[in-house]
Amino acid sequence: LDLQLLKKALGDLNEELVLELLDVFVRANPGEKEVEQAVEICQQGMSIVGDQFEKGTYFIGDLIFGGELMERAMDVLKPLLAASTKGSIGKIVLGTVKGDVHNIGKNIFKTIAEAVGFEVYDIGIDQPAQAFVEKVREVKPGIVGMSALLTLGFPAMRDTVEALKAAGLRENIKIIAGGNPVTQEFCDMAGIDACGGSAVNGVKVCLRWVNK
Ligand code: B12
Repeated sequence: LDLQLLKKALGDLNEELVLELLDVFVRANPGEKEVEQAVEICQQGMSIVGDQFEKGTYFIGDLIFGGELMERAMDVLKPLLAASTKGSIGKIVLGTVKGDVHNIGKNIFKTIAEAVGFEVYDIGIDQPAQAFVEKVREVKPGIVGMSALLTLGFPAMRDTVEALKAAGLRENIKIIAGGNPVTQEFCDMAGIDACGGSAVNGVKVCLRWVNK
């Protein structure tokens, strides 16, 4: 499969071509590494969509369509990733922090995490610290994932960590933060265990945490 073509097709929001290319890809019985590569290429395609939106060539409707197209692509790739895993390998409570409504990146992280076998409890967007605390109390996950695309999300992420500490829940969990503006420096300062980077990288970190 010509991965660059797949990336371009996603960036162009060419649904027909994306699905056709994925169909060809799946029929060729790809190995796990190749599937991972395809997932990464799809993400890069989504970045093109984001860039076009910034430039003003794409509109909100295009972004939403892009998100849906990405989900359909993941529906095709997910079973191939999941082939080697059985059952749940761990729980993740995931949400976008207070004040921030971006969810496309969070949803991609969720899709890939589920594909490799995590049980993901997605509490949604614009979630206050207390909502994370309550969900963690309820499902007792090993991992908490926070997403923020706004730099304004930083104080909210810090608050969430502090609230988990105050509730006595911090010791039992690993915390990972993601979203473009999140840096290692910020994570160190806020007491966040890992700076996620891309969704694929974030999932790799989570897999290390559960020794897979
Ligand atoms: C789409 C979009 C929107 C959409 C969101 C729709 C939705 N359902 O999510 C809408 C139109 C609603 C929106 C609104 C706003 N937006 Co906006 N938006 C974007 C845009 C164009 C794309 C973001 C995106 O989805 N990218 C694609 C995904 C796949 O990438 P990603 O989110 O980075 O996620 C990847 C990784 O970061 C990672 N990841 C993400 N989360 C997590 C979590 C974990 C745990 C892990 C491990 C990994 C991970 O995985 C993903 C895949 O690898 C960006 C600009 C850009 N080019 O990025 C601006 C951008 C993020 N928005 C911005 C702004 C300012 C706003 C508004 C304030 C605009 C306004 N004035 O109203 C509002 C804020 C609303 C709010 N309160 O949150 C700024 C943020 C600046 C900043 N640093 O603070 C940006 C950077 C644009 C800019 N250059 O000014 N936006």
